Amino acid sequence: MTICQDINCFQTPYRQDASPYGREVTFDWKVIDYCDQQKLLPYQWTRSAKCILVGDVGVGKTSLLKRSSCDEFTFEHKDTIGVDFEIQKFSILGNHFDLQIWDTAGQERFRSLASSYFRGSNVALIVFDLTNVKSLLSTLNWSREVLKCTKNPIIFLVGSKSDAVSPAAREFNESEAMKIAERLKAEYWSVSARTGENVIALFHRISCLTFQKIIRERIEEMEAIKSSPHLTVPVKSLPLRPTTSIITLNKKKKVSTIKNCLNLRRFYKPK
Ligand SMILES: Nc1nc2c(ncn2[C@@H]2O[C@H](COP(=O)(O)OP(=O)(O)OP(=O)(O)O)[C@@H](O)[C@H]2O)c(=O)[nH]1
Ligand SMILES: [Mg+2]
Repeated sequence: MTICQDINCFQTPYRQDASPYGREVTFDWKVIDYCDQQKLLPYQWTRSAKCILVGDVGVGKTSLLKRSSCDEFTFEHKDTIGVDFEIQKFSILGNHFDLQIWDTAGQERFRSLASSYFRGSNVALIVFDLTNVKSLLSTLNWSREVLKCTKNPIIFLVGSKSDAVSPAAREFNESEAMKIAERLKAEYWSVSARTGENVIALFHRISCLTFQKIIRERIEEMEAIKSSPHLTVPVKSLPLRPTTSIITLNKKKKVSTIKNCLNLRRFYKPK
């Protein structure tokens, strides 16, 4: 059973000087107000966001996901075949939020298959291994691949296996990584799936930033509609409702929603 995690305080970045979103440390009062109103409704929408995990083979993408979702870790390396899928459930300011996480394979032979899952991502976690400088340099290519398929994603550069480097090496590698993070316009984090260091905080940070962005966009749309009553709601802005397949708009327009993929884990083929 998936556990729902409560978030009521905005998760701060790993380092404020290593983030283009460094100023995002609290929920806006407008977002808090909106969420309070939503809580009173008889039915609550579930907001959702798509997050992809990319990076070289063996950098620890799957381990990071397993640590965050079931608090498990193993030294065994089982290559991810193609892509794996998981949903993490949150209640943010009392509102439902699903983070759909796509764990892609780092192996060369799965590259084109994995990149077909990048489309429409809200968040990209570009992972490298703090003990392997080559994997840090590869993050530039990974970022290029991601940006070919997504528009304005929130990008995180994540250094994994922080437990496996000496403090001096960690300091040096982190400073190099932060320079690359700046080039990628990404927020930098160091984590360890083995010890659990910073893992939960990272996923909370991802959820807070994404949730706030989605709600802000919703508020802006509502304000635009209020100020010009003849405007219709753009279809893409409608939140996903888990069980419905048809939404009726103004009793005339019928819009098919994307089939919810809660049950699909592996090899989910986007249409
Ligand atoms: N010491 C240490 N080892 C780790 C950590 N995270 C992962 N590993 C090890 O690194 C190896 C690869 O981990 P995976 O999570 O399978 O790597 P991956 O990026 O998913 O690999 P692909 O799916 O093949 O692309 C495994 O042997 C893990 O035990 C960590 O935080 N610390
Ligand atoms: Mg993997």
